[in-house]
Amino acid sequence: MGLHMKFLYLLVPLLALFGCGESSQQAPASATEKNLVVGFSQVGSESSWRTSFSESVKAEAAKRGIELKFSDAQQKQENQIKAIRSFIAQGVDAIIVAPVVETGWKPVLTEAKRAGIPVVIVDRNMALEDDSLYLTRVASDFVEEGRKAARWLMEATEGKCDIVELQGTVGATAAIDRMAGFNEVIAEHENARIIRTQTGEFTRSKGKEVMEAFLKAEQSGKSICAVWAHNDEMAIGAALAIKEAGLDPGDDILIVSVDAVPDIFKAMADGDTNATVELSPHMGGPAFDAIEAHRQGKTDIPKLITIQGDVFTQATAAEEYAKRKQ
Ligand code: GZL
Repeated sequence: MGLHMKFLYLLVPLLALFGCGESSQQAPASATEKNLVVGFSQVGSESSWRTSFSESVKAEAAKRGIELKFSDAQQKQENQIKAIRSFIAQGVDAIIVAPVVETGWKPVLTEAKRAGIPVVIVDRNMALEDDSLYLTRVASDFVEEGRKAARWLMEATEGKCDIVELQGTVGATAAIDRMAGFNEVIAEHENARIIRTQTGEFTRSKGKEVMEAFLKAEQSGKSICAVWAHNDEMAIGAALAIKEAGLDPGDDILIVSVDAVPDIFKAMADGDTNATVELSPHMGGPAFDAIEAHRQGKTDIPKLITIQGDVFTQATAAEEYAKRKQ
């Protein structure tokens, strides 16, 4: 037996004993997930909901013994595309993408398909004609979130309200669909209308800035009945602007939003905002389940896995905040 063979006979058990330098992992939930390597292209960290979403996916991966390669795109699609190409070059087993906007994904998803790497879309959607470019999408029904917010506001105002709207990121499914659902419901009420609408980019600072402009344009807010904010961050920013204008947010001007992040429960408990529609950040589990089912050869994976959320108001805000605050 040549020297090199003796070396291999020695090397193999040593590698088995000490591994190949992989990151330390807890015991995997199943044999197929052992040493699974998944790339996750995340939008950014523009809101506390987004950071909760990222932390939830990372925790779920660790619990399952999955090696997660995480990329924060800082809300830039070009960064997401670069990250996906890097994941492909690294030969990951699967890719999860939370797309910042709906368009521009076909080329890079085609590259992933050619490489035989399944892609799971989470949260916002991609505008794709060819649904073979992705395994499944895990998301909330954003249109229904908009309907729930509008139904609450119509009930709170008996269908009579001049509303200012703080839109999310332009081109993002969450903004497009929440707007559609909200408008669908207020169209049923002849005395309800949106008098001003502009993007607050899903951030607290931009939401405050746009609300300041709305207040200046609308007799310092006297003609504004309510704020409809596509996420809680912008709602909290709007409440601050209303306070600085000498008005009482949550009373002089009602505020309804989406996400149900811990800070919005504090704001509602303080009487500064009125209602929020919950968006669960826990989408990692269903995404990893779909990847594992695909690896096991299952072919009945649905193209959409929907997560649900409730409406929360000031009535339960204090107890909910106590449960959710970090
Ligand atoms: C919606 C998600 C939105 C959140 C915002 O699912 O895309 O993006 O509502 C976040 O907080 O910025």
